[in-house]
Amino acid sequence: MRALLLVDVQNDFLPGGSLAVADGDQIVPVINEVMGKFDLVVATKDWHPAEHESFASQHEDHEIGHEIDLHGLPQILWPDHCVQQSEGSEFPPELDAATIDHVIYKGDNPQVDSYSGFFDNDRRHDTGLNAWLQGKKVTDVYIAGLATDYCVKSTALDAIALGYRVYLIADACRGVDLQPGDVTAAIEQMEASGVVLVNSKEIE
Ligand code: VGL
Ligand code: ZN
Repeated sequence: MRALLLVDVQNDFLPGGSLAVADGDQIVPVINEVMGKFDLVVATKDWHPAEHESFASQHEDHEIGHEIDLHGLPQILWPDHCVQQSEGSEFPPELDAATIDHVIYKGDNPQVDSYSGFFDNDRRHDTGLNAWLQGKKVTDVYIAGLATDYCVKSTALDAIALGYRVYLIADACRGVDLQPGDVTAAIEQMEASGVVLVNSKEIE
């Protein structure tokens, strides 16, 4: 079985959102176009409590983009984003969300971030995504979404480690590029790990 895995296609990551990814909105029509070609569509949602410790607002010297040690893990501080139940956490209205079969929520533990759709960054909490895919006999995972250099990358690398054939739909992803070159490096790391880059137009 072949699944489309949408990573964090949420208002806060689109232009106008609190953690806007440049041109993030441009992936939505591309996703709408390919959704119908998959046996299953599963989406992750970044789903933070308002006091999530990845938010710069929760720290004294709250500088967005700085890296701190958060309970033993490196953590980049972000603007408040994807707060549970907020409009920013919702799928953009342009996304054909009715086609989504299942939604996985991640990042709800205030003390640890969760870039990957499979596990929290400390690897202790499993989101249930792997079990869901296994239950549906999924072997091939096509990934699209935001952001290429954070949640898309972590999700893709975990999917490889878990034994899936993993494809990155390159024109259906956009990245943050906090440091210029981050997106390119992320794509190279994914390819070196066995992720196959495809263009949405090639998907049959
Ligand atoms: C993401 C930063 C913080 C992402 C989520 O979806 O890539 N990035 N939270
Ligand atoms: Zn987040």
